[in-house]
Amino acid sequence: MQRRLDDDGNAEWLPSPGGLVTAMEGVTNRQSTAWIGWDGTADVPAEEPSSTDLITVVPIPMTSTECSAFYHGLSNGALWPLYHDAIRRPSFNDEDWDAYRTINRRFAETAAAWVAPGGMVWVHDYHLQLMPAMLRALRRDVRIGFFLHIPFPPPELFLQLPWREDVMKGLLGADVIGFQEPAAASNFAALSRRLGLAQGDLPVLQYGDGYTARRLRVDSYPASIAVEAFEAASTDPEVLAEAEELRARLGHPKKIVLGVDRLDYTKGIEARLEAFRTMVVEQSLTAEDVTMIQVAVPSREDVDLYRQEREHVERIVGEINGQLGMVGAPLIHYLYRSLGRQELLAMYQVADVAMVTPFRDGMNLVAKEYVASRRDDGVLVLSEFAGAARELDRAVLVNPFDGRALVNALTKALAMNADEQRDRMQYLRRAVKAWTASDWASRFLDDLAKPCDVPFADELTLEGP
Ligand code: ADQ
Repeated sequence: MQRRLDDDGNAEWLPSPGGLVTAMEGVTNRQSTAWIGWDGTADVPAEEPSSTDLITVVPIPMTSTECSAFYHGLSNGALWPLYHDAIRRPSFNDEDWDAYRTINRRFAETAAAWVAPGGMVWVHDYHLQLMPAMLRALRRDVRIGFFLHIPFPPPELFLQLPWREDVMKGLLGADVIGFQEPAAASNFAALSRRLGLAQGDLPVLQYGDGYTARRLRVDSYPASIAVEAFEAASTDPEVLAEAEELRARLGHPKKIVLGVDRLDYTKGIEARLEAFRTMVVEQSLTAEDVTMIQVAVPSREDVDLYRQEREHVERIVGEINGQLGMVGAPLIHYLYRSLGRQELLAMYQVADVAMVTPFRDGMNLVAKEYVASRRDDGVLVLSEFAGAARELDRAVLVNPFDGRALVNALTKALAMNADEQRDRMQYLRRAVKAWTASDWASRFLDDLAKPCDVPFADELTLEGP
């Protein structure tokens, strides 16, 4: 959520812009909705809820000590790296865990106070994995859904977590648990069985025995984007004018390569820059031939690993421009800031190649946004380890851990002829249009609305349940 002051200087709270908010619009105008969230600031006095036309926004306060332990510590120092294949070593700390429990309880109590009798609560992401069971203990009448935006790791990794049973029991408090990919749902089911917590086969598990036994749905619901909004950009005169201006400012290079990411060590920015450097050297290219724009959105700047990542990325950018650029013509244009929507759309328009090469990513919406913004050309180079690779399987798929493969993929993308670009892009656009953000939200909420004791549609046979 973000805090804004109105004309009279009073604070009002609004959900931060993004795919989730767009996806939820179709839901929030169907029924009265409360959005319970934290805006990322600490030590701010508790604010009153505020209402917009669609929703009531309920801010959750946090002290700086809680923020540091709950958000930087447990959520981003332990769970984030662990769930991303432990590509950085997770750090486990009991005090952080205590804060994680405290904040999850705060969210659960607030939700319990706001949800209507028999209503639904949709809990989002790895910060709030204990909340489903906590909320269930307070409000047995409500339906609880949980969606994880990031990968769910295989059992061998998850079992490293000192509080593994607590987290699993927290999640199993939900009626529907959604993941980005089928593999994540399988990992979760395998863990539930291995820890003796639940039985059954996907998509329905049974949790508990006898009287307390309960059935829950565990399934995949790939996150998506508001496709129409990105499609419209390719014919929007203002976006096209901004794209033209951008191309001119870059000096009209023959090819433009784009990377857009939160600055995060999971996104593979350094490896991508190295591949770009190698490709330029091998082919003796100049900034007139090819230019790269790398946008890095500031993220989790209070966490050491993120500060280090920023230093590494900026050092490589400096080295490449220092070695290979010319005065007035750097090879890499690097921005460390958030972009306005129109600026981002203009970048998607000028990019001949978009490189989306995370080491691990739950989905990656940038890949879908690029495709939705294009018409008949442009090449997407996409990591095999991004959830989006399942749907976008005619991108140039690449293993980002293999430096040579990255160079080859970039070289192939830059050399791809117009026919192949068109064939691939048309296929990718069909894939993105087939599953939008509102499909994602509707399917999840439709499943959540189904009563517990009725078999799910895919369990029914001709003979009945
Ligand atoms: P993120 O890791 O944040 O999300 P991603 O899916 O790429 O990653 O979404 C980033 C969003 O931020 C995109 O909508 C993009 O347009 C926007 N963005 C990126 N750079 C920007 C910039 N410089 N300025 C403004 N906006 C920018 C987590 C998971 C992902 C999963 C999403 C959604 O890690 O795997 O896809 O949630 O479920």
